[in-house]
Amino acid sequence: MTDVIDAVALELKGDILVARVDNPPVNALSHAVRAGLVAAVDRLEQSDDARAMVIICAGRTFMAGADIREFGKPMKDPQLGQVIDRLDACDKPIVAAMHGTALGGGLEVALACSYRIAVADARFGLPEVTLGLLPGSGGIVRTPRLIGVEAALPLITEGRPIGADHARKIGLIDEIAPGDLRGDAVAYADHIVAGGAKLRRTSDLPVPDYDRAILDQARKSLSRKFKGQDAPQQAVDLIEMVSDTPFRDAADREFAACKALVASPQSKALRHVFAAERAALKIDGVPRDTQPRDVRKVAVVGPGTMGRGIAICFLDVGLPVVLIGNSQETLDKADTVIRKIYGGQVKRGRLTESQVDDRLALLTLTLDYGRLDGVDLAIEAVTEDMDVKKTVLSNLEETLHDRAIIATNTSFLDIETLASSLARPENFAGMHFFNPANVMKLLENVRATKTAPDVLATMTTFGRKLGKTPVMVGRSEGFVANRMLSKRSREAQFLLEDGATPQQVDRVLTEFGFPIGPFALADLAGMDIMAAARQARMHGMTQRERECDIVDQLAAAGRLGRKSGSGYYRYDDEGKAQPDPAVEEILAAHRARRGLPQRDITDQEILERCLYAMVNEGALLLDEGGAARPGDIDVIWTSGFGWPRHLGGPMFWADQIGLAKIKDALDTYCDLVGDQYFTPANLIETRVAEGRGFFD
Ligand code: 3H9
Repeated sequence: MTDVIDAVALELKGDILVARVDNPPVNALSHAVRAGLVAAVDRLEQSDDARAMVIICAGRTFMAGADIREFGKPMKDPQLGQVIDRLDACDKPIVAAMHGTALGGGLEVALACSYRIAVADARFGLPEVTLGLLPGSGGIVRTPRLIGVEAALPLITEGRPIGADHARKIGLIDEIAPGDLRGDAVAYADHIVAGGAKLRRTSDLPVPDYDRAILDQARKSLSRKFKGQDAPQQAVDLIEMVSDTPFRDAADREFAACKALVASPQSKALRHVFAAERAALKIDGVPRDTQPRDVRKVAVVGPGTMGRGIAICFLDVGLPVVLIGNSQETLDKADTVIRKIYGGQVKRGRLTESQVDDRLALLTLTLDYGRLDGVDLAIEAVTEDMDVKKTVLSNLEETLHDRAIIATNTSFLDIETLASSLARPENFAGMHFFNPANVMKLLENVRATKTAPDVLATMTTFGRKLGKTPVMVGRSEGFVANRMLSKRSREAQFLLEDGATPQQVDRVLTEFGFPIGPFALADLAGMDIMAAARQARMHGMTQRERECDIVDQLAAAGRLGRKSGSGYYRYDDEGKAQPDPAVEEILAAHRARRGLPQRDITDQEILERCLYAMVNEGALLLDEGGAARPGDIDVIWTSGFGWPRHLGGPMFWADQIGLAKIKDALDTYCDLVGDQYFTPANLIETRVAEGRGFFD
């Protein structure tokens, strides 16, 4: 008979009590699960019939951690630490039976059990640091005891999960279930009971000796990987503390550190990004049960840089790809470049030759639209020219089946004008990949007014299948990422005119947390590319922007960036960027020609002008419907353009600063730089008047 206590069902199988946690979708350790687990231990201890217990989960996964939605609210007893203490102290053996992902608090529950068994494709991890937290319910005190400090370090400090084989090898789990998990776990518990019901408490184990130098090595590498983040460094400190501190004291200190982090701005920001990434998958006007269309074969038109990268994305997930070009020469080049990219992956050990062969076998290069038989999704990635794109789109529509999705990879052409050229606009949308398309995580899907809901659903699920972070955006010039970036770039250029140096601007933005500053990035992209992009945008520029032609001057002087050895910087023999007096001279001459006085620019002004201009543009996009939610903008910037996750994205960050303060600064820069650049968006004006932020 099954007895259900809170979210845990109890059933006696012979003399083994099976406690089955059922808290969809991921069996997070919400209050009902915690209470149910404590009741299960009570029952086990009180029952004469039950000699051991198996903890198993319903649905798609073992417990995936503490319930993130409860953080920041008063925690109801029993708290997770209390549950774990009860499991640890139990006088009968408990077996954790795991499938899916045993993460965070879920893995901590398993570590407090006496034995651990899992299916072969289960994964295990302590991802708390990715939320700005620590495994605060025994993860830090138990993991090193069980598997040693060297193996525990990356698990705790980097948060990446590991597979079952590896977990078994390092001793994190005891057994891999050969068949049905529940049956195997009960049999395993029977076997333990038959062998004398030995109790094994991880808390009783000593921390094995290790070379303390690995802690400093970890600190160094974490400061690069998790630049500016507190939790990973604290995790190393706590691991060191655990080695020298009795178990109970160490567990208390671990919990106190985690509790303090729950309230920290970094953790709030990281939890915000976690939630925003999931919210971004829910599309306004598309019911959650909308069935996406099948995509079994794809086509890409345009074998240039973008088209090649997009084709690789599809090949990487095993989809047949037809890549259409308009000359044999461009197709041959695409073939060579794709092979070269894959060759590089083989060299780096990411792929084997035979995996590459499998992928290339899926690729058809052709000049002929007649080869599109069976294609369910086609993306055009041809020149940014309205007429050229319209011709390609109508060729596709004439050739493809009636329900095939047609997408454009345009960066700035009007999505509605493109849609209006089609007979079946419901099948049409934008899929805006970023260069290099096979590397960049961000995918801006663009909805047009007539795009069918199931097409929108397909683009989202398909984006996830490609391993991307898809965000649905609306009609707007330049969409979200590039449009906001262009405001930061504009201010960076204007700041040079006003007296800042490239190295000062880059330093301020990298100290803020961006991986690279705008000028070092421009040198990487190439000044010729930057100058061409500037020419393409010229029609929409203000007079000052047109006259601020520093990029053109550098390109004309042959300063093409890294590839020519100089750009905004000079590159030394080791490829290190050095400030260049020649650039100072070019800037001084430019200012003199334009009659612009040079003044000292503070770091604060650089940060505010670059970043508040972006925040304001984000608010304008929300006003116009170019973005649906402020959280979507944060996902775009944290997944695509290097905004530090622990600062939550531009809109979350703006709320932390306070919109009133930002509005005041925007007003100041209206006077200093110009109304046309800094007039606050309506949304900022209204939110400030109401005393609210973007997220209130
Ligand atoms: C912790 O454990 C702290 C303790 O050590 C110490 C405490 C003192 N809570 O990602 P998905 C929701 S910290 C609540 O789309 P997938 C998620 O929001 C925690 N909700 O699915 C979404 O909701 P909705 C450490 C959660 O299959 C739905 O579940 N654990 C939680 O792609 C589906 O999520 C972690 O950091 C949660 N913990 O991936 C693990 N997790 O449907 C975080 C998910 O309303 N979770 N939800 O949008 C994950 O990494 C992934 O969700 C997982 C599934 C891999 C489990």
